[in-house]
Amino acid sequence: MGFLAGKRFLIVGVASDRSIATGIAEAMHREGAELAFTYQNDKLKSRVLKAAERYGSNEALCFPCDVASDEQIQQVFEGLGKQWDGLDGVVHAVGFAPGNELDGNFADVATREGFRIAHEISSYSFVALAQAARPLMKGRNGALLTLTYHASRQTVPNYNVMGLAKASLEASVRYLASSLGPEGTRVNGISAGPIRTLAASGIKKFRSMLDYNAAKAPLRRNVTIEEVGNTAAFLCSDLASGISSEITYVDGGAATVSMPFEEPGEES
Ligand code: NAD
Ligand code: 0WE
Repeated sequence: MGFLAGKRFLIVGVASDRSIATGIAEAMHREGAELAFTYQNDKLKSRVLKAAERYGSNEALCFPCDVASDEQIQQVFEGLGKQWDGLDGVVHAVGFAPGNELDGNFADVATREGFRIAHEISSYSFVALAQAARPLMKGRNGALLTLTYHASRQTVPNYNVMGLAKASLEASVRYLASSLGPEGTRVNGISAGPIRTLAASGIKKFRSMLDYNAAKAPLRRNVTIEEVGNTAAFLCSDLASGISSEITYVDGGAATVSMPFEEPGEES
């Protein structure tokens, strides 16, 4: 029997088969969890329905949810409450800033509107989902999980306002953990190394970032959505019952290295 048998999770952030959220759904399903999903808009609906079907979930467990909308967030949990009598956790794998914020020198390209959008979609949405999930999670020793990136703590060219939003998101992990811990809910984050997903497509020089990161990492390679998925399944399970308010790095160790031991392209 899988280590998530009998547990029910909502997965927010599936956009393609390469999404980190898809790797997480795969691992959670393998470990016996029942899953529900949201999709950002109608354009993504059919892809999410297809993924849901693969993981044994029908259309009744798939909900539209643009996280900018309080109404849609509320409707997700209203709908979920009709299908399930409780919820063991929510996976938040959502991040967005307007494209023009992610190309160029931070002080040249940052705008008030870009800052607002990045923080609302990438950070506040985790708090909003936690609040909306709270009634269904009461008394179940549930888990909330989000996805972050090390550019919250050390600068990365062009990541810009997303770095600020990830710093805010990581602080929200700690405040939500303190707030919800007394009712048994654990709150954690995974800081993933760079992975080629839709959110990474269109980012200039992403290939060289992947190469640099692989060369820098103690494991001398990049990580996969399967590896992030396995860590996520663990953190949302009772195996992690003592872990809350933590950011777990799944990056092959890259964030701990100051000076690369190898240049990209060099063999070890
Ligand atoms: P992805 O493009 O597959 O997923 C991003 C998701 O965010 C999509 O499902 C998209 O629909 C959703 N989203 C964006 N705006 C939304 C909105 N307004 N309402 C609802 N959903 C919205 O990319 P991914 O890389 O799997 O990203 C998932 C998470 O992982 C993000 O938080 C990202 O910052 C984080 N992350 C990614 C990497 C990487 O290199 N790919 C590394 C570390 C952390
Ligand atoms: O969190 C992310 C991606 C975040 C992201 C990506 C986009 C592209 C399309 C947020 N908003 C948008 N908006 C768009 O219009 N990552 C960790 C992947 C990523 O993105 C980068 C990176 C890395 C790594 C952007 C610049 C530099 C490095």
